Amino acid sequence: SGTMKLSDYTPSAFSISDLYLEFDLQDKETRVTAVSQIRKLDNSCTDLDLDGKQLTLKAVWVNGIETTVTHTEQGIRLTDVPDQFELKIETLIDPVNNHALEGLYKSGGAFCTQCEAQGFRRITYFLDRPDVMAKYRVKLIADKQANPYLLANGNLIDKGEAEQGRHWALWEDPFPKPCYLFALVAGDFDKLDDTFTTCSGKQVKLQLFVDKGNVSRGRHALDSLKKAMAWDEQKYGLEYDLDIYMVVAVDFFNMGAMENKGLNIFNSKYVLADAASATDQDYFNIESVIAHEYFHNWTGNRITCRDWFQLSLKEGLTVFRDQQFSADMASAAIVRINQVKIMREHQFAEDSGPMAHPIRPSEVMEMNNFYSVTVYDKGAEVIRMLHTLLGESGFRRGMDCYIERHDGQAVTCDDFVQAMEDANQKDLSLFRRWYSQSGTPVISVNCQWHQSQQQLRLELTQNTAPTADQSIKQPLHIPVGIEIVTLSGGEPKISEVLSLTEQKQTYVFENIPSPSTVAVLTGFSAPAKLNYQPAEAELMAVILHASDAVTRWDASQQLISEAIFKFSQRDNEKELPESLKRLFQGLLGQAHTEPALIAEMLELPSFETLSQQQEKIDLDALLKARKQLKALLAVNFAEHWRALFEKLSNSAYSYEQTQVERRRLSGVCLSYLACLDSDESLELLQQAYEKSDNMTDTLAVLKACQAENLPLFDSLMQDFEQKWHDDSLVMDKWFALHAGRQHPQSLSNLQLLMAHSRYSINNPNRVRSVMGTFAFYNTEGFHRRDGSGYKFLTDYLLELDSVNPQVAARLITPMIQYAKLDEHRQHQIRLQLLRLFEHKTLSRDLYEKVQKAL
Ligand code: HT7
Ligand code: ZN
Repeated sequence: SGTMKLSDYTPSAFSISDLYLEFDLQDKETRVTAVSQIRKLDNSCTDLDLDGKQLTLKAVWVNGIETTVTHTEQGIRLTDVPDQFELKIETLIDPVNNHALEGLYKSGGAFCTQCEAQGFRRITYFLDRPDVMAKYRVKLIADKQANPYLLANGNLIDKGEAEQGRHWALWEDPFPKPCYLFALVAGDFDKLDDTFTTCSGKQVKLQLFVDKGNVSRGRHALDSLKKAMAWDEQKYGLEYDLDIYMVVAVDFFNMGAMENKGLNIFNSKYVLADAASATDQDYFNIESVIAHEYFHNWTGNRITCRDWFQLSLKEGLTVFRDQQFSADMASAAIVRINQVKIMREHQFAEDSGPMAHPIRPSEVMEMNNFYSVTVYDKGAEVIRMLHTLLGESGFRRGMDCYIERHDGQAVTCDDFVQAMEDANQKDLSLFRRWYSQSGTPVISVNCQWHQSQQQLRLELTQNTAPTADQSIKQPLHIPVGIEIVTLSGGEPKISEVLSLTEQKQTYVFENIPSPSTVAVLTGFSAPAKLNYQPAEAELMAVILHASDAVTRWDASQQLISEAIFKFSQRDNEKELPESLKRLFQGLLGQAHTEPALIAEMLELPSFETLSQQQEKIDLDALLKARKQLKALLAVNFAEHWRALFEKLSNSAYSYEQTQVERRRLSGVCLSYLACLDSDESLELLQQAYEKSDNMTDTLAVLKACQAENLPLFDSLMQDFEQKWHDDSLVMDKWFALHAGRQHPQSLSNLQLLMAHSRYSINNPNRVRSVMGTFAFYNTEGFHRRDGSGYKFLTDYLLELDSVNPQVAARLITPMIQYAKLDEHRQHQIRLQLLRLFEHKTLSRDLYEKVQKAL
């Protein structure tokens, strides 16, 4: 079935020291000439196999002599090659008809590339693997009027005019790199210029390329880039290494952005922002993705991966670094809370589904399927645990050792851990298991305070359930953060990190004179679940008195979760539990002190988070219970929501922390106010919409109306569409709002959206905003009992798969994670998965997932 195994890794039998590439860019027929300097490393090897996909081969020369080759399943084979030679290959490719958006394609009017993970083989025949690193020289030739800018990696070393209105540019990248970091862009853009002076005094030219007319929306991205550059110098001593750093924004892109050396290519969604069109969350995401790609220059580019099983080497580490950066730029607690939510909603679901894999997978069919929340986000959690175990300065020593030892190399996750170990003389042999074991450990807690001995005894047990990919699990090295809190809120307060290394361990804390409880896994110190039911009074003590904000948030979410679960077991609950009355009373009272934190605490846990806390879910009961509780909280505190909302209005918009926090809380107030079925609250929503001078507040109104299915939603959405119909990024928000609406007519709504003049199956952002929102977040519509939601997605996937398999394979996620659902729904899903399975031309991307899910 074409599965690759980590254990089968062998070094390349050939190296390529230099590569000269020439592109004669034409819409449907681009001519690519590649000249490689090749040397044989393994003398027993006579043949050279090169990877290639969807290429038209014109000719091959070995040392200047034209040669015949054989075609293989993977590409081409050259037989009996010399020990050292120059290989010249000429191929033709068709960028305009490349809708998979891998290799060379056109986005709008511009040529651009995406080569990670294995897109370079769609450009020319090559050793498309990250441990083959070469120096690149790239010549681009294109029509001058349509493509005034010709960009590639490294430095521009020459340029000139050519015949028939064409021109050319020659670029050279002095740093050897794997081919997945190659990029070119040719097109017409508006450009923003800036400079950054590095710590050693070097002037770096910064250039941001955006679609015509978007200059004013590029400022935030450029400012973010400068912050990231300064931060990496200050935090890790890492300085930029080329004279120029370019970022290009394109509308057609499969993921967020790509860290190509010196020439990042971005989904325009992670570049463009202004107050009117972008939300606070968009501003935040831009800062974080810009930083992420910049940080890759060291963790990914200068030091890269030996093979794709090591993807977390660069992604886990770089996500951890961008999280640290975001925490330093904004509120550390809020950044952490949002990361914990991603883990609980998405990564835990992946770990308990058919695609479960360790952060360093050992088997892969389609590499694109492993750009996963596990490799990225759990990978970052594993780095965070190292940081916790080694401390800030120990971690820095380890990073310094890693960079000094491996600069310029393609290495493994184990090399990284070894550097951490050597720099700190710490034994991390047990810790390494996090790289090879999948699944989410569950930590069971037994905690007792003994008055007579003034002791608190804590017993921790760890257990990881078998996963789809691995039946046998072993104990892990888990840093378990704890905080001891007295029920009265008085001293002592004890915070520490316990090292849980065995299946079961007991800890005794002496000199605890008054009744106390303990918060466990504080700050989400490990990617684990807890099996721990403290009494209500204990949770309340933690919410009120714990010193750590994330711990307080977590306890409040647990209290609310338990109320929702209780509701879901009874019919028509009409009374708000006393504990929640007290909780909300208290939270609303302190809302002004920490608005963003309180907003997080006032929000109900998402349906996805709730699901992950249960073995099996009664979907209908859980949805209903969550709604009922929300309505009761809205009514019980109606006056509070109104009063608080009034107090939170801001002056003219700026993306600035105090304003952001106030808008966040004001959005939560609106979401409760929309639950009140009163003229007064409708009036308030309408006014809030009209008064808004920014996209954050506008979207808060629309979301609140959407969630409660208010008729007002339709009229506001019409107004919104009129205002924004020409703005592609804003229209994505409009499409998503419609697609997420839980409504009896969900499916006919979707059909209308896809018939809309602005809809296109070729644009991944648009597809995600409609089908992604539907499948991931329109729980009622997608999980309709009659299975029509599953059928709808499946019909669409069959169409999308032949256009863009990568995006199709991402969208299927909610349909393969079905084990917690009732038998009836599971059956409906399996019927649809079978339809996919039996489809003759299914992509490898979808095939791998469907086959595992069945
Ligand atoms: N390293 C980049 C991954 C990426 C990607 C992977 C597969 C297909 C398309 C892609 N676009 C970007 C992004 C990153 O993690 O920084
Ligand atoms: Zn990355």
